[in-house]
Amino acid sequence: MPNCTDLRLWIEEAEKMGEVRRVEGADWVHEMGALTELASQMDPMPSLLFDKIKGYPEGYRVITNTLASVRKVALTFGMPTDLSNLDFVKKWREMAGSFKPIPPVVVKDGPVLENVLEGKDINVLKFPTPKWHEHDGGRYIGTGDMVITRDPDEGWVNTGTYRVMIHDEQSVGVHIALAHHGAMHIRKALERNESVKVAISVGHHPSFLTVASMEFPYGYCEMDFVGALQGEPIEVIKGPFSGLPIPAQSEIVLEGEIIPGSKKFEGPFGEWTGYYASPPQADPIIHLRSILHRNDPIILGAPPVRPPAEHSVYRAFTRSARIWDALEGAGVPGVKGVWCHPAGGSRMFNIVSIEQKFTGHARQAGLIASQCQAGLYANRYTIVVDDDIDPTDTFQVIWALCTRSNPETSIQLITRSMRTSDDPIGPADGSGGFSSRAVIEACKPFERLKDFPRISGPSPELRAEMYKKFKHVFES
Ligand SMILES: Cc1cc2nc3c(=O)[nH]c(=O)nc-3n(C[C@H](O)[C@H](O)[C@H](O)COP(=O)(O)O)c2cc1C
Ligand SMILES: [Mn+2]
Repeated sequence: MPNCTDLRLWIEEAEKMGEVRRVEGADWVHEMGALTELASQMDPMPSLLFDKIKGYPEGYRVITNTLASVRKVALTFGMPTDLSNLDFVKKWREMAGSFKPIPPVVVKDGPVLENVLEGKDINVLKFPTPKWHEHDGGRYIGTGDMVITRDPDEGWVNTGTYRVMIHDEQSVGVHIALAHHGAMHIRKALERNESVKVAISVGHHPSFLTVASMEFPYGYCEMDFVGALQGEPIEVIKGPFSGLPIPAQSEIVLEGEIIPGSKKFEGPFGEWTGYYASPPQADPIIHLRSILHRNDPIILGAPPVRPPAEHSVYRAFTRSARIWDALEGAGVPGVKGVWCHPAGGSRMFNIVSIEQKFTGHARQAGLIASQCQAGLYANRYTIVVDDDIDPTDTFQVIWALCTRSNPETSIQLITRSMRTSDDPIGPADGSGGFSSRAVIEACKPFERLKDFPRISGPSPELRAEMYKKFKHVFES
């Protein structure tokens, strides 16, 4: 079983695989962000481990791009490293589908308690937090983070990845979309004029980032999924201020409270779409009441840079699997593959391949994929293709779009759909409203399945024979 809790063990393994590059002497002002973005444009994307950061002690580190390649995602969860993208989605579905959540166990001590800062000693600027993009409104310490909150009525604990900006030594701001669970917890308490306790882990094993940024149902504790992944409960300590469960091996944890009525402008921030999409907004201030950190702590950085990006690599797998689950859960038969294309941040451009079984089947699959929980947020296009098309192969998908869709009849517009404030095409003031989206049937029309033109090119038998008989032609 993999260890899914200690970032340091993960780094050791990833270094052995040649997946990590060390960077010394970079400036937290723009350089670390720029290097991370440039590394994201390499194939495969390396992880960058920053040390000796300008103005900070040696050992105070930041790691980025931890989930930026199939091999690193496989390492994180103890999965095979040699699978195709579609097989990886299938494998993840199989694994995740068989899991029974394992709740954490509470322990008295752990590395995260090596340093406990309280009162006047609280200073979040002690860590080498990058200013990631040149036009960001501040330094974002929370990017690959998990924001831990408790439902004030029901008692369950949520962990979500939400961006966290430093205001000053003792306060930070958090920006959470209204529909996200952390926002619901906070809203419930503030509406009753009660303050809310929050714990934010900003450095941890990448498995926590994966689960904290996955759309689990309301009421599900994401940490239980990490327990399931490693086959045994994760260890948590009880936060000295918040009382919230905090992974004992976290690198850095900020504990604080949100007081009713206390807000401050947060943003702008270069976002996952590749734009500084929303203007600064008044968001809750988290007043820090304690900081816990390991000796020589490591921030887990996951800046949402323009795709190609880490966030769109690993989330292509997890989100494709979740949409596939939703389609089958809704009773859609014959689904052969789902792929959330990384260019759309693994949200905006999603492809479903089906074996068509009845009239309207393609439209059913497309509409459900574009509206189910995992596919709803920020989707723009959902393309439905036949099962002879590999949805992870962009060239094949575009070929199907060109040859099997008829714009007049194949495009279904959905108006008044959910809109997100980070949608670059929305109102300039980042205000609410609706979005439109399209489902495109790029499959053979159902009524023409029998007489649709035959595909040209060598048959599978002839193809196999040619590769065998004239092997030297294909050798590089
Ligand atoms: C790197 C990264 C940054 C994210 N930043 C935010 C954010 O600032 N605000 C937000 O609401 N969601 C953000 N998300 C998306 C949420 O983490 C995701 O939708 C998750 O499912 C939310 O958890 P919840 O369902 O428990 O609310 C981010 C995701 C990633 C991968
Ligand atoms: Mn949740």
